[in-house]
Amino acid sequence: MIEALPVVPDTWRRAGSAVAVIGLGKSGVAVTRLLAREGLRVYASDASDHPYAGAAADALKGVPGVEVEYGGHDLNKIRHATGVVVSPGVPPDAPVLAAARQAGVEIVSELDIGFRALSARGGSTRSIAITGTNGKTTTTALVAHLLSAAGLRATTAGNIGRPLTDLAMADEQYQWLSLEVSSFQLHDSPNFAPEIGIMTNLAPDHLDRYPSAEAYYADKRLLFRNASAGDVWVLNADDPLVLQLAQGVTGRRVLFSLEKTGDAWYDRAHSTLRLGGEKLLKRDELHLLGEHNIANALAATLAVHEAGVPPPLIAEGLRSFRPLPHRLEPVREVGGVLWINDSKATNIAATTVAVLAMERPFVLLLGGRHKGEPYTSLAPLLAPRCRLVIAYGEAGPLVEKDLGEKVPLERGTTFEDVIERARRAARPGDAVLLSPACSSYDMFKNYEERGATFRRLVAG
Ligand code: UMA
Repeated sequence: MIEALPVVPDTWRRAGSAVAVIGLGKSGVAVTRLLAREGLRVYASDASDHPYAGAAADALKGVPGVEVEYGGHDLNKIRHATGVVVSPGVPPDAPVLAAARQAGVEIVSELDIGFRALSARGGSTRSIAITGTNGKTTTTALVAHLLSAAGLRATTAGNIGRPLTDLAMADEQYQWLSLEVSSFQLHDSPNFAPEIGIMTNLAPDHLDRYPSAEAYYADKRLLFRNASAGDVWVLNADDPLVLQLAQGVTGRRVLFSLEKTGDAWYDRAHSTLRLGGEKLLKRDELHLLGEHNIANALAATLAVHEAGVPPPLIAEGLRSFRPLPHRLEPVREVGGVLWINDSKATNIAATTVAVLAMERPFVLLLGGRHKGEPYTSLAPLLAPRCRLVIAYGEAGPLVEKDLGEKVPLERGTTFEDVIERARRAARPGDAVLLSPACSSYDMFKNYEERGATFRRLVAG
């Protein structure tokens, strides 16, 4: 049960002053609406003059008490704000946040405001929060699917796509929320307190934003910041970093493993997923590619079991779940070539997982905006089955430098050119895998647009 909290601290309601919202993506727009509905004045701004910031500004025009600006932040207004609500995509060292900090203005995340708003409206909604480097989105969707399949009222929110403030504003009642929380969202969230938390795995990521992997892990650890005795932590027993991060945390821990027996585990000898001693289902009844997805299924199993779902209903839900778009999603098989959209893979760890899941020879489309990690660790994994790497985007030269002498590699130019090259290189029985290990921002608005473009070009 969420303890009742006011939506914003009373000090944020100072007459004549506004709350500043930084960023006009989905999070900024949703939290601006929520604060306005609370009767607060809001100054919402975005540094970018990109058309989508303009569209967001248009969407907020006319909302009472809201002033919108894009193409820059008015630092004077931000210094005089009663509080700042920050979108997850704004780095903590952004000058606009430095200005707020210097002026002593409190900064909180959109997630924190969403959590407070849910608590303020009362009711008995409980939360399962999912974090980790990879597998979060699939696990989040699986958790909600398993709960719903068992007849509970459940939905997803957070990093998976719907800002929590949007959900908090809607006239919808849920028993359980399955919340994907990124390290960015955990950063300024002092009140966030889920009843059940899952940590899928940890590997270096977002090194373009964090000074070190340790700094990134420190934000991940904030999942446990308000841990209390009744909480349950679902942890990956095969990942020493996860176990280390959760060491000494208050609450009960349950473990999943692909390698050994655990609270939920993969019985490799019998290709069976098990909950303790109980058989859940056979590997091939789970319609998800790759071993990492067995781990995701085990993590979701433990969380919903803790939420009261009995094992036969969990098994039934696992059987009926289908892959999400952009995550090892088989898009089309044409001329014996299977085209797989894994646009969500924006780091080396995610691409590693995808490569390990390939059961056929494959052409790999690798590139986009570089995020800081070298590509060299992929070379030994690619050598046995990868027919060709097509390196493209801003990261193209770096990918070529790291892999060019170790695996067959070509450079692509436009995304259309990349697809054309893949079409020429793939032979019947192969796969073409878009698993870029980079962010999409050099060519696309986001990874969804990249994946949708892949799908469209593959269909054409
Ligand atoms: N900006 C400023 N000032 C600055 C810096 C940035 O105004 O100094 C602006 C940018 O121009 C941008 C905005 O701030 O317009 C930031 O928006 P955002 O990136 O937070 O966009 P949202 O649409 O609110 O999306 C966010 C999450 N985005 C990120 O974390 C980068 C979405 O996760 C999430 O689905 C959504 O909230 C709803 O909760 C996306 C993501 O890529 C999928 N997440 C990362 C990941 O999964 O690896 C963490």
